[in-house]
Amino acid sequence: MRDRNNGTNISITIADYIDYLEKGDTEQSLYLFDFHMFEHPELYEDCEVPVYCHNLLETFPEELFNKYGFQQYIYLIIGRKESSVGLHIDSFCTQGWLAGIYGQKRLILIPPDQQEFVYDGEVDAFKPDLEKFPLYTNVTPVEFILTPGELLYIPSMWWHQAENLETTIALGINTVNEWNFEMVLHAANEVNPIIGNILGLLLEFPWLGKVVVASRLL
Ligand SMILES: O=C(O)CCC(=O)C(=O)O
Ligand SMILES: [Fe+2]
Repeated sequence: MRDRNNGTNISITIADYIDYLEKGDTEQSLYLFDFHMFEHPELYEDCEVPVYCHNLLETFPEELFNKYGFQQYIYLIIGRKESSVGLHIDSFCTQGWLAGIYGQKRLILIPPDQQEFVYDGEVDAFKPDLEKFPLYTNVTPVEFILTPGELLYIPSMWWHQAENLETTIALGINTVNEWNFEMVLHAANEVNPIIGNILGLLLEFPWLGKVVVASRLL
């Protein structure tokens, strides 16, 4: 759980969080953002990723996940009205899919060619302070209201910011496919040289070679 007031993560039970949502306590600003389905097999089994979210991670060998701590990035997001996430790009150049389950969420998306106007995500895209961030006037944002049953695609490297217009439940998925695979490897390499070293991985997990050849990744 992220505490938006002081930027820390705290751990509470879902039951306590639901109490918090119902109580409408305004002193705390908690946002459930890091509830990874992968760590909860009983829920993960219920997540059927739509075929158009084609995700190479799903085809990777299980030992690779176990040994190097790979995960499927499917996470539950629950927040109450006005909870929000600042302007950011999803990590490792992954692409994001955001499925609305309950409540409405407002999003602003900004393409990567306008990166130089977003001040590394410091600007609030919903209420830009143009005196402090004058270059933001050059941005042509794409706005979207996500409602239950809708699925929003957030392309790799697109800046985005979200705000819950009411209590909201959504499911986020971060994926890798033929298009961003190389970028993801480069990004991973900076954090973990083992994961970025595709040749080393291929030697260690020959099965991965089938995925690479079948997908014409390299
Ligand atoms: O729903 C949110 O608050 C943020 C969603 C997001 O940033 C994502 O799914 O990548
Ligand atoms: Fe995101």
